[in-house]
Amino acid sequence: MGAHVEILEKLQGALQAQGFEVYPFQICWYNGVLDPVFHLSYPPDTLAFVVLSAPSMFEKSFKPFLAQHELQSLRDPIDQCVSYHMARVKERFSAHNIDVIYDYELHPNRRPKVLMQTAAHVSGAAYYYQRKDVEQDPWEKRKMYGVCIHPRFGGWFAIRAVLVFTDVQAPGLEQTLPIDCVPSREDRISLLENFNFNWKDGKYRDVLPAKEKYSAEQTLYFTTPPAERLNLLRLWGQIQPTPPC
Ligand code: B12
Repeated sequence: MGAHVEILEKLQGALQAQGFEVYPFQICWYNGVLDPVFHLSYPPDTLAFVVLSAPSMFEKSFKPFLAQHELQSLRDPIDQCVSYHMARVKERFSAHNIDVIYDYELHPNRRPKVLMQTAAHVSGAAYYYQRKDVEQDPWEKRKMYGVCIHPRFGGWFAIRAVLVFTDVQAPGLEQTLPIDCVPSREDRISLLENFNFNWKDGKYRDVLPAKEKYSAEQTLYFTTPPAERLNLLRLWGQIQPTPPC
């Protein structure tokens, strides 16, 4: 049994009940599909995990986090909650060295440090539908961004972080391909069009009947512009009002 099996179980034990999912991959699977500028510089069979937030993360992690912690006013509240849980993971795995890379982290030249959708695809977490997955696409010169679809959550999830266990090689880890849950050309076209042209209405998320989705409350939270989210949480009584200056 490779070290990755034990690590995966322990990670799931730490994060599943909080509404997160984790999927393992080898760095070379990720680097193997990307342009060299995006490569992660670790040995090829280094063990890494992609961390997704399921719809239940809002109830299971975010609300308890708000109740128990003082928010920093200048950082996104969800990001604070996710990094709190990743810090706890690092504590639980203190015998290992883990590099945590978040979805929002950029290099000084503004290039994202990790392409989360590629990581989700190569780990088998969620199929990454890209323009090139549509034969004879109808979009001519338009730029079309790709989107990951999860077999149980459809588009109702986010890809939060990649954890690299820099001291663990996992040559025995077998690659699981993601489930192709949008197999037809027509459905892929409407998925990509919804994601690119109408993402605000969230319709792309319902490309398949999801087993779990965001609650009305969670949807409202995520459709509220980031600058107004703290006010929304105050209104809901989830956090204390700002004391007068
Ligand atoms: C920058 C960014 C944006 C930019 C540009 C989008 C883009 N894709 O370039 C803007 C601001 C427009 C944007 C918008 C949105 N975004 Co955005 N965005 C990102 C971010 C931070 C980086 C994406 C990026 O720059 N990619 C760089 C390009 C070059 O990558 P790429 O096109 O995938 O190209 C690579 C692949 O093609 C790969 N490749 C080549 N061949 C193959 C073969 C295979 C099999 C594979 C797997 C890969 C592969 O190689 C290429 C690079 O060499 C990611 C988070 C992250 N760190 O990944 C979120 C992310 C992509 N966004 C996300 C979302 C949800 C949105 C929005 C709906 C807004 C929102 N947050 O709610 C909108 C929707 C798009 C729209 N209509 O505007 C989600 C997508 C989730 C999902 N289910 O896929 C992400 C992953 C954030 C998250 N935390 O979950 N976004």
